[in-house]
Amino acid sequence: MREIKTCIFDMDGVICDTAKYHFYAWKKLGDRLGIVFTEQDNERLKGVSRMESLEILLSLSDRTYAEEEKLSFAEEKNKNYVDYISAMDKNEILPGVLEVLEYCRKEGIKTALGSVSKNAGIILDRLKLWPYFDAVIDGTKVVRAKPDPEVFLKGAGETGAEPSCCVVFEDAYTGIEAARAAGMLAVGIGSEQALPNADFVIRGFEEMSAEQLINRIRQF
Ligand code: B16
Ligand code: MG
Repeated sequence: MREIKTCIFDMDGVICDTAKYHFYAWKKLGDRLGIVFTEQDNERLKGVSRMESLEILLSLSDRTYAEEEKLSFAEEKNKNYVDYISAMDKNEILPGVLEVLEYCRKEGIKTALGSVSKNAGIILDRLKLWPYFDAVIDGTKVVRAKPDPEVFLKGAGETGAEPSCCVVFEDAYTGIEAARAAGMLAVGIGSEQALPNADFVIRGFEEMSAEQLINRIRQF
């Protein structure tokens, strides 16, 4: 049976659906710059850092932009994004998330947040989730974005677990790559089509009870 010491949760797309707020904020910037940006384009931004996301948006335009302009665009997008997330509340925690976090506590399994977002702290405040995590690793603590394993390895380190005893819950292809590179079991949240690299995929935490999920991982 697999020993689970730490469960590491990605934030955007796993704990809450902030992808839609990222989309609104990027689209607002795209509209101002005359760049057509669709929800399908937004899929490519999931789990990708802010500056890499900006590069993807700007690649949809035939203009080139100076580095200084790019920095101000990223700031503009983030200002809009922070406006959206500042209005969030705990009703936006995705179904089943609290049950899994609480079940981990009950089972003596440590919990860590593993997000590359620099805004994770604001979201944890709004959703009142700080008490549920033994470690919070976010974009302010890591240098390298996913698919680099840094964010997850730090989560393992701060909770005193070897990577092989950690499980990562992730909704992005790049995030699953990062978990695998860290030597951790990677559970995809979403569709098998979008996450063919995951060890196994569930549609969401509401798909089964927390007990069933943890038992499935232990037997994997
Ligand atoms: P920020 P995660 C990621 O968060 C998002 O999936 C990605 O879309 C976003 O660009 C990135 O955070 C950076 O976010 O601009 O707030 O620093 O999925 O790793 O929790
Ligand atoms: Mg994510």
